[in-house]
Amino acid sequence: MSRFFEKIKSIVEIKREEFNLFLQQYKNIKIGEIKISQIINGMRCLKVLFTDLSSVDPEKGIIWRGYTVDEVLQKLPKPPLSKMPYVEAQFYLLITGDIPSETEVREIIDIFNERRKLPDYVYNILKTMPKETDPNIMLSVAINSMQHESVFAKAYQKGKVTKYNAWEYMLEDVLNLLPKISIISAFIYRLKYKNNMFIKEDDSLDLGGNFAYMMGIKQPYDEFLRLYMILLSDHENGNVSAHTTHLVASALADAYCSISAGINGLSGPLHGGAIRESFNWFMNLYQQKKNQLTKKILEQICVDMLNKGLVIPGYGHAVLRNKDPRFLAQMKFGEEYLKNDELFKIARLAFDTIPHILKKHTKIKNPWPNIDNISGIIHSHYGIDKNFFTVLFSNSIAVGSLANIFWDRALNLPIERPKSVTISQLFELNKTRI
Ligand code: AMX
Repeated sequence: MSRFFEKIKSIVEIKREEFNLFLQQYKNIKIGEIKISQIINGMRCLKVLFTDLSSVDPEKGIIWRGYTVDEVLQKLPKPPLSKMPYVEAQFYLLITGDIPSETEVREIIDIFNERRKLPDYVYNILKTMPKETDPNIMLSVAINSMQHESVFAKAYQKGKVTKYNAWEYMLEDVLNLLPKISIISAFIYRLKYKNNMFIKEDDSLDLGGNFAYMMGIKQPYDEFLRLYMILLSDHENGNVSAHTTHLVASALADAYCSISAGINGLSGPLHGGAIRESFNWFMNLYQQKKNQLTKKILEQICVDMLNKGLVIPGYGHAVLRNKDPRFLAQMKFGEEYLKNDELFKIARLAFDTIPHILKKHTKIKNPWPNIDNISGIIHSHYGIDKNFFTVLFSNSIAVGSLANIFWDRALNLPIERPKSVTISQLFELNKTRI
């Protein structure tokens, strides 16, 4: 039994006991009221989901297992000569709750390297898909195609899965699947954009380093991939893709079905597509104005957009009420490596200009740029096609979503089934209150 497995086993035993005691004691405590507007408006801010891996503080931003973005970037172990931590270390933090030592990260890297080889049929399936297929859909199909290899699903069919051991089978699937996602993604990238000139993995590299290497993109893109995959790994498990993964897994589906459903959840322009929207906006500004764009011109463009009732992409946040530290971390990377990039210069000008325009002309609650504001500019600087951005988002979110569904099984969370209400039922409920 590996040290990692032993550690997880002891954490699961302790957490399970704590969780059950907590439930016995507090299960009837009310934590809020539900307004009709919240039901209709996408359950915004309704506290109806459970995760122990992260929480969003409106002022501090995302907190992973008690650590802020800055703390995580500072404390997690890093590859030699790297300024960004190992993605494997963030996975370790999310799944165990502890900052790993060098040795503990090394163990995860070794586990991932042993398990990342793809079955040949995955390559064949990807090669036979229509040229026009969206790369994120290709990723989802490739993951689904491996579902029959799920250790959890096989054990379930044989009647071996119980509420005591379900987490062990889920952990096997999570550790088998997570390292394969970047390999599939790099293959899709080379297949679609680089004439199918596939690059073989480098066993000496960590997940982020190997991903950039297999895409054929030089340093420091590996540094950005590590940063990006950590920053987007988990956001209290409530966004469309993370929640979808959890929802599907709640019916005791395996990790393959659950994560590919979550990846499909990134398809919409309001979620996975938001990076592209923001990138397109900056690109249009650049194409129209080239380097003639000044603060004054940008202000006028924004006021005109707002007067037409349009939103400025990449600004605002549903929960945060301060600058998003995930945006600031990317901005810092940009300041170091993209200083002369024309789009980055526009993004920087926009950062100095747009928040006060939004404050003046709208009722926006958070006028600062969000995580999606400059990610696309940075990926594109290293040659990534904008249609591939969502695949990179999927890789990131898989880190947290897979850690979350592991814990769903460890804590025996039940199938999710909220109750729906009709307008007449709401009307009746309301009448009895008056
Ligand atoms: N540009 C112009 N107006 C904006 C705005 C923006 N970027 N963001 C919010 N507003 C307006 C809203 O339209 C709303 O106007 P109304 O009162 O006339 O209807 C008002 O400000 C209040 O909105 P809010 O409560 O601050 O925001 P929200 O919680 O309703 O929505 C969000 C949050 C992110 C959807 C919104 O800010 C937005 O559409 N931003 C632009 C698109 C974008 O960047 N999406 C990516 C989000 C990624 C992420 O969250 N990770």
